[in-house]
Amino acid sequence: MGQDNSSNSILSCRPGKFAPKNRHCPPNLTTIDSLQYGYIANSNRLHYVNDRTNDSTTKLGDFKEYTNNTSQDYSYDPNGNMYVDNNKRITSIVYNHLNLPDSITVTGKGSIKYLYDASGNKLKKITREGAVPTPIETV
Ligand SMILES: [Ca+2]
Ligand SMILES: [Ca+2]
Repeated sequence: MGQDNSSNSILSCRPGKFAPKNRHCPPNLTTIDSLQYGYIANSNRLHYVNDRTNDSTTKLGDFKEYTNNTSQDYSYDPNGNMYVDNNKRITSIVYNHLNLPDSITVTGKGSIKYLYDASGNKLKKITREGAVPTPIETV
């Protein structure tokens, strides 16, 4: 598995405006995302996303990396399903026989379990947050 030599970049500014690609923010705005995308060679699968203006403590809802670099962030199973996302601290996504997510584990947050009917319609989402013993069930 190699890394494509080409990468795409997206730059976004706050508050509420987006700067054109490869342009700097106006003086009254701050760059919150300067994203560089790397792809697995000869595929459309993401290998990494790097935020060149990363703030790992941001609460703005912008993109952030816990480890700011261009190393591999995403892993895929043989069916092409992503099962690791290091930028979101997703350590595991398990898929069922319909290739639908069965369970998701997020470091420091908890886990999500999905239940489906035989046709793959989602019946229930069960969320377990951190040390909270009682799961939260939603439809
Ligand atoms: Ca950011
Ligand atoms: Ca990254």
